Amino acid sequence: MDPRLAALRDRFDEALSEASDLEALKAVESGFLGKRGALTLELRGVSKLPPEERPAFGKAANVLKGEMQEALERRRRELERAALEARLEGGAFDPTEPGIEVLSGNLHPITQITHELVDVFTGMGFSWLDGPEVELEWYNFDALGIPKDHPARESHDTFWLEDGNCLRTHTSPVQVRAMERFGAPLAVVVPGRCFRNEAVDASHEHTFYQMEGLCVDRDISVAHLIFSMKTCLREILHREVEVRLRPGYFPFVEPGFELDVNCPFCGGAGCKVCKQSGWIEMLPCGMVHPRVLRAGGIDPEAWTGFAFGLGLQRLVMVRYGIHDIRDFTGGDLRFLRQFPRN
Ligand code: FA5
Repeated sequence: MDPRLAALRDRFDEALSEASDLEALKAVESGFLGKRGALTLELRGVSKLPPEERPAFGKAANVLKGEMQEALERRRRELERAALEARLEGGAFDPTEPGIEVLSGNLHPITQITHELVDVFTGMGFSWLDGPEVELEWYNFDALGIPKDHPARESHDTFWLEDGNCLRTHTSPVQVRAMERFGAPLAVVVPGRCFRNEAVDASHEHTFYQMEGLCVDRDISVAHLIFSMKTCLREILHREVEVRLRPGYFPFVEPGFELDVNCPFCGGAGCKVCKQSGWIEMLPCGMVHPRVLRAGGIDPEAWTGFAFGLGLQRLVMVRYGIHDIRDFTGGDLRFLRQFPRN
């Protein structure tokens, strides 16, 4: 090795062995490898050497640089470990001290049930779809067979916007949007916020959550609807369920149903919650009306489908025996902390 480099290495080794803390180590590093460090200057001077000496000197200097970097790194780790051990021995760490309290929240029960429902339905081959909360009158009403003068509009107290659009009153408008976008066959669930300008009471909110379900395929029948609903409710309510269908009227399904589930509180024997009937009204549903399929560009002669509109607050209320829908948005932490799962 070039005598100048050998001398430099000796000086480096000595300085390194004397560096007893991280600060001293930093000084050694910059003294040899920094901008104006001893080895840096040697490397810069290579161009001034006679041409025949340059390659060997440059190579040796670079090898030395690598060795120095490695040695510095090794020493840094030693010093860090020693510093940590000294701190531990000095009693700075007391393992008997209580830990720092971790601040953790939990997902809102509506978000939790949404995730659970989407899990159940994606397991059955449905896709999760979103739709706009500000909706065109066409999708919210007309395409679903609810023109302006139709009495069904009256049950949807609508927030109209100045531009003629509205805040969607249900998630059903996404039915036609989904048909237009994907065509048949399709199976989607659409959880989301809905708005109705109605008086708030223990079971009605102006802002609430629904999950639309839509399945269009060849030869879809009421049996597919019942199977999907039973699977969904069994998974969500964590028990075997009985369901029954009563006739229900919605212009966008034919036939339309109100689906009831046997009361989770008395199992069907009759109690205060189910008003002694043994059944709890769960969700409206039905077979997609041919004119809705047509509005979505799907041939009703070739395809059939079922749809449902599940009120999410209602489902959580039935699951946990909650009596007042206003608790969901009341911001009372005592209520929210009862749903610790995420
Ligand atoms: C509808 O909104 C239909 N779009 C449902 C549907 C979809 C029928 C597909 C057939 C086929 P309805 O207005 O009944 O239907 O509302 C459905 C559910 O949303 C209700 O059962 C209820 O759980 C919930 N819901 C409706 N209005 C409110 C409200 N103001 N506050 C809280 N939940 C509500």
